[in-house]
Amino acid sequence: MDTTYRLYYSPGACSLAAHIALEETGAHFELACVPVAERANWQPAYLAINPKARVPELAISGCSKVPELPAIMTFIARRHNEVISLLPYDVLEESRCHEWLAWLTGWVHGLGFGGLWRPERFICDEQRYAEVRERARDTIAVSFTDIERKLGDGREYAALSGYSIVDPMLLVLYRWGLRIDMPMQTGYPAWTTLARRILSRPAVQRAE
Ligand SMILES: N[C@@H](CCC(=O)N[C@@H](CS)C(=O)NCC(=O)O)C(=O)O
Repeated sequence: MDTTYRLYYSPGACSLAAHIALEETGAHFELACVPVAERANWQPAYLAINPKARVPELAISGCSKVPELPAIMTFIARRHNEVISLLPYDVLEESRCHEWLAWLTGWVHGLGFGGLWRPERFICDEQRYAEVRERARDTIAVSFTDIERKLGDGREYAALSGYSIVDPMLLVLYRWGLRIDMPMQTGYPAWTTLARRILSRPAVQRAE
């Protein structure tokens, strides 16, 4: 399959999950850097591509564009299913993957890290940003405990069916945990094991 993609990404962002998924498939793709730290996502040229000013965005040559990480991951998995199974065929197992990814991207990323790093999305009064950040840290801590509990039953990857579209996002969040000084290795041993297992994959190393 010679479909060409362009992945709009930002260093250190959740777009890494989509980059990993593309690497796993062996598909031909190119990267377009949109550094969020420099607010490149708010430039008119990028707003014409993604009016929500977010990365990732996946452009498919001669076809269409797919925004929103869960949609991108699902697209890549389904489109390249003959190369690697990133989304189980069984409908219940597939639902479990969507359940994971919806929660990780919507709740943990959107509400938790969104509140911590972008308090202005939640409240206008700058005086109360610290309060929003504190609440967001609580959300992150509770979510991280839930992730550790889910992973602590000896499973090899997030989904019982094996490596899937969920694991790259768990790696992103693990790194964000390190970035905000969460005690990842001591407090989240099962997640640490999973992160190392993901990192040992050649496709993941290529996406670094
Ligand atoms: N719901 C979107 C969220 C994507 C998102 O928020 N990405 C961050 C980077 S991790 C971003 O583009 N932030 C831009 C900003 O905060 O200005 C998705 O799942 O793709």
